Amino acid sequence: MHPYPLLDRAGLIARLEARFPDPFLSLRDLPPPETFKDMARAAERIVQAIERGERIVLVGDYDVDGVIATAIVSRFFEAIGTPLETIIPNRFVDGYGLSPTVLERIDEADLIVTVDNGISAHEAARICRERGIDLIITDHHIVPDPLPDAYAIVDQKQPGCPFPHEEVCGAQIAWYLCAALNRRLEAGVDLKSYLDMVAIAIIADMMPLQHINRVMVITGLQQMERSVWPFVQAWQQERSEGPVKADDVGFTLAPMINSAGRLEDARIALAYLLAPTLEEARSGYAHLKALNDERKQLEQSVTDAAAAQVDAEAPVIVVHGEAWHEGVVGIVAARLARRFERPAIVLSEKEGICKGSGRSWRECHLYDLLAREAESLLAFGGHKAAIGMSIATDALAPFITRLQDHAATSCDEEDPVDPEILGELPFELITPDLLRLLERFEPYGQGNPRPKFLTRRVTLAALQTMGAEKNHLRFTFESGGLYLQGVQFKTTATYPIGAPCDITYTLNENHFRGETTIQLMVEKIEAI
Ligand SMILES: [Mn+2]
Repeated sequence: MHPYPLLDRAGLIARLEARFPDPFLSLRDLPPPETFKDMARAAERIVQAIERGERIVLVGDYDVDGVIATAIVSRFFEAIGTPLETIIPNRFVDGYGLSPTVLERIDEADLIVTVDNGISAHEAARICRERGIDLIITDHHIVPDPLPDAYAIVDQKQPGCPFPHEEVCGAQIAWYLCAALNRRLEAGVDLKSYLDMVAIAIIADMMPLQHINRVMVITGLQQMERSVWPFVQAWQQERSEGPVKADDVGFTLAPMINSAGRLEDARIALAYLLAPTLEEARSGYAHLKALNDERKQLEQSVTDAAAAQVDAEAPVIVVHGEAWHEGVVGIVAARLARRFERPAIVLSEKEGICKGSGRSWRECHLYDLLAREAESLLAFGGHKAAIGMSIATDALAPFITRLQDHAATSCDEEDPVDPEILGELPFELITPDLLRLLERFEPYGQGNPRPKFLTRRVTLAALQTMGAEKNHLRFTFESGGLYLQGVQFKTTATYPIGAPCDITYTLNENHFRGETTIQLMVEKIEAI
């Protein structure tokens, strides 16, 4: 294994501090709303519409960011007592974003406002113009050239926008829009209490937990402990003990909110977010939980079928199956990439066309890799870490062959450095004090990964299986006479007791029945 630095306390702090070139921000450092290009123009037009009683329609998106953005603006309009019609496109019926299909559903409107989508809605913008509807686009995605012809466009990525942070999500821009309206209307709405919603979207949309994102997430997570929203209260009742961490949102709440749009309709998630009472929020929660369980089952069956096809020698995994559920192929690709430690593309085949998603691994640039084969694809888009594509089934086999050739030369990494491993950690440093130290650099997630550690030559002293399906493992490790507990979830691996091994892991506090213990969340055990 690649050599990693041996850590002491000071070295560990230095390595964590190096992740943050700029000082930590506070809420007071948030740039004002008007820092966004066109924000003033957008807000003025919306205020005019509110004052004149015009008909305003909000168009959101079906992923977590888009549904949360819709909920934020809905809550604000509710607070100022102004009616607002909301539309979230259905993935299966409408496809993504503001489209001519979605516009057909809007009988009458004076003003349409998008959140978390719209920056590529040229055709819809043209139709709005024709129908005499003013269109305000708020989005955070990469802007096309030319831009759609809209009344106002707020997108931090557009040329000439002075907003200093490029990586913000749609819900943050929606929140900023509300802040601009709040000021103009002198409405006095407490927008800080909306930050728990914003935090969910920042985490779910994989925004780096740096600059304003960091302080908005910290504040939002704290806000969740005394949230004014019934949906958060309902979730809190179901959650285990301890403060809310970014991971809790990322691994439990966000997938639930997402499952509605993936399997049925995101309006189910919106209804949960906007539930007026705790009782309704609890029933919305139960509905989403059932959908998410169904999603997990689908995901598991597609993962099993996909994993059975994997060629362990190939530098890129490309698998396809008939009518695999489109709502889960992206998650399955991510799981395969992690399991086999290489990029993975998972395609669902229907009527002669394979359509699906890919997730990259480490430094391999998946988008560039596919771009070299762009002419054999029907559609393709994305970025370094994730792509979406479709291809005629007839063209698939030669495409895979060529892709493997490209990958073999450009993605091959012997003994790769894992950038998330901070270094080698001796067991004697794993104390409550170390856990407190790690807390100072929370929240961990995108752009600030939970620190991973490596300890060499530990002995696996004991091992037992847990869970109804016996697919979780509990370990006791020994090193230098010190014993520590570890766990590994969802695994079929077997390990020899008593053998020396190198382990990589993150650290976690386990809260159970009022007791707190340190446990190693084991990622890898390598026999020496
Ligand atoms: Mn988004």
